[in-house]
Amino acid sequence: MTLTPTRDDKFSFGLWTLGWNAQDQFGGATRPALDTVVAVEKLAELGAYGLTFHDDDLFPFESTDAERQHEIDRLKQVLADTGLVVPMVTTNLFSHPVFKDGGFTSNDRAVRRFALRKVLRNIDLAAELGAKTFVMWGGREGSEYDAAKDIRGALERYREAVNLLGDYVVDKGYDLRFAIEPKPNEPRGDILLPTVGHALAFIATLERPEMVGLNPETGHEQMAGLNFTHGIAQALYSGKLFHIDLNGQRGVKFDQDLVFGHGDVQNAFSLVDLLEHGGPDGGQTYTGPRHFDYKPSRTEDLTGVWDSVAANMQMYLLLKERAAAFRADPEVQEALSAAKVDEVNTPTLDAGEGYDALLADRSSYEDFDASAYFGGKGFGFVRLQQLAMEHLLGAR
Ligand code: GLT
Ligand code: MN
Ligand code: MN
Repeated sequence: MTLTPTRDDKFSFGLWTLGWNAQDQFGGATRPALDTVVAVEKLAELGAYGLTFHDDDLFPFESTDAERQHEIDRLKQVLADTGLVVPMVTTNLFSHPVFKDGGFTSNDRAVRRFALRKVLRNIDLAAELGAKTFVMWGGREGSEYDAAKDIRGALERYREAVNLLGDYVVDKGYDLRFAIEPKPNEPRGDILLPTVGHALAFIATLERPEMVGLNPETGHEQMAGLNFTHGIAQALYSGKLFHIDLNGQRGVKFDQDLVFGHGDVQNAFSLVDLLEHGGPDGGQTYTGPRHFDYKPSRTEDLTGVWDSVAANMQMYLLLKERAAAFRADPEVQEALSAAKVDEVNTPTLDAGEGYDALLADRSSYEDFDASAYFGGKGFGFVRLQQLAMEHLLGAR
């Protein structure tokens, strides 16, 4: 297997990721901002297939219509020259001071109307560029103080906004779906729709739930101490994995946005295994873009930026190769079977069986030997995990 990325791998990057000039809360930029054309050319050269962006990444917030169009035209030209595509577009509702209390859920109604207009304009651009997914990360939708935000009212305004955007996409006939990106905190003290589970519950309340799915980010679930692979599995189970943000995070702390696999590598391994081999036929469960939403560390110069771009793709391919080796190992197959991993897919009741039949089945209770589970009937999960680690570390 080759570790050189190709377009078929569907690797995509946000313009805000490699383009980050490394300014943070505690210090200024450590490298120059990247020009869009240079970014696209270099991504194409390194084997990526897609570029994503916020409106404000491509043309600054204060741009005139002519300036905006100029940047769109430059992007279109370099896409045509390189063959890169724009699979996803998103809107910046978090940087400008006007959004300091959020966009869709600001307490200030005029701000909410402005936010909707900004998003509607950006949806037109997304459709024009052929994007299929429109991400909504509500980083400023939240609060620091409990008394400051009526959460039920804010969720209702969120809902009103997403419903309106759905009306627009349907009426315009755009081939576009929405993907909500959960995050527990940062920049707000607490953000609305903090996890995959919260977002799934919210989507079920919408007028067009089929148009709205998720864009979960590795680090965001892990910031909440959650297992990203579990979150992705539940999103898949619900038919809601519309897009994915891959990166690295080491534990419950600020959003690190490290290179994919440079955080919790075990979780990255199980994630790639799920995405690539978790389907019912052992094939892919998710065929969309493998999108990296990371930040090249502030310590890096431009060479380091490109090294980190390549590292994301290489880590994914390495983990894909390791996961394939894990699945192909007969000892692993035997350990999986001993651990009854597949037995959870067998319904607990027989076909047509109800509680009457279950109550009449003496083998399930009266004659069942629960005591055999004391000192016996171990599941062998540790052996299975050790085999996984040996594959992950290249020892097998
Ligand atoms: C922002 C955030 C990301 C989101 C982006 C989409 S922007 O950088 O940290 O997780 O995916 O708005
Ligand atoms: Mn992040
Ligand atoms: Mn993200």
